[in-house]
Amino acid sequence: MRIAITRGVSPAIADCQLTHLERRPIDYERARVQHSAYEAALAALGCQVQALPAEPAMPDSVFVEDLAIVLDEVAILTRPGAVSRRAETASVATALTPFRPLVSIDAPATLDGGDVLRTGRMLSVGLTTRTNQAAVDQLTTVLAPYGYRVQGVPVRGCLHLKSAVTEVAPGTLLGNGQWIDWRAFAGFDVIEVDAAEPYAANGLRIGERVIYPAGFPATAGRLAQHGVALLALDVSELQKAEGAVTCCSLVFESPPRP
Ligand code: CIR
Repeated sequence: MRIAITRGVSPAIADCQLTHLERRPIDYERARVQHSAYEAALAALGCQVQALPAEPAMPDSVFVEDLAIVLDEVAILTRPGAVSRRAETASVATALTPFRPLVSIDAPATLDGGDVLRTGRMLSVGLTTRTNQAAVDQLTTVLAPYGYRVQGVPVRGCLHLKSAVTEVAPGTLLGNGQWIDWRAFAGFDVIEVDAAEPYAANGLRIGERVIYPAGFPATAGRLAQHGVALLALDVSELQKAEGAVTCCSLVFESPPRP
């Protein structure tokens, strides 16, 4: 069974953290409708959605991806780079407890899940305003016994590594080469986002389909040419909070893959 943990949009989302975007009004009701459609898409793609209740005092808490890295063997609880987001971890830990042994990232490390791209047994970890080298070092130590390798990847110009690159098919990455150096991903097939759509690199692959934001027609066309099947969603209100599609869920198998 495939589980997707989500959390309702906080009524305080207008007070979200912003790093690279100007603050614009966020329509809370519209954000909720878009988020419900996102949960429905996860369910349509075979996920059992476990929705945590919204947290009125935690503006960014809809972005559950940042709180944990769920691998087959273990789940890592992060220590978010934004101090305002640290209280989000506790309820995600409770939600994950039935599924995986939990390990925590500790100070001085800071880590946002949006900075972690897993490709097979490799974890690429964005070095950003949210995630530091100490997190790379701790992940390396914790995950070596399970056979994972960890590499730090410098990121410039965007919030998280997965704002800049995601895997849209086995061995195929979609990314923005202005924000990362492709040499960190030697051996992958690369689809570059259209230059007019810098934010178009974040897609959420669930089985054979990729949940993908509407509004990036040129890059969507490139993906179609490569045979990537998209499920397009309007997530415009969540994008104003500097979120996209990977960040609103934690998706994993239960029981874990053997
Ligand atoms: C933040 O700045 O933390 C939120 N406003 C956006 C987090 C988006 N998370 C993600 O892409 N993984």
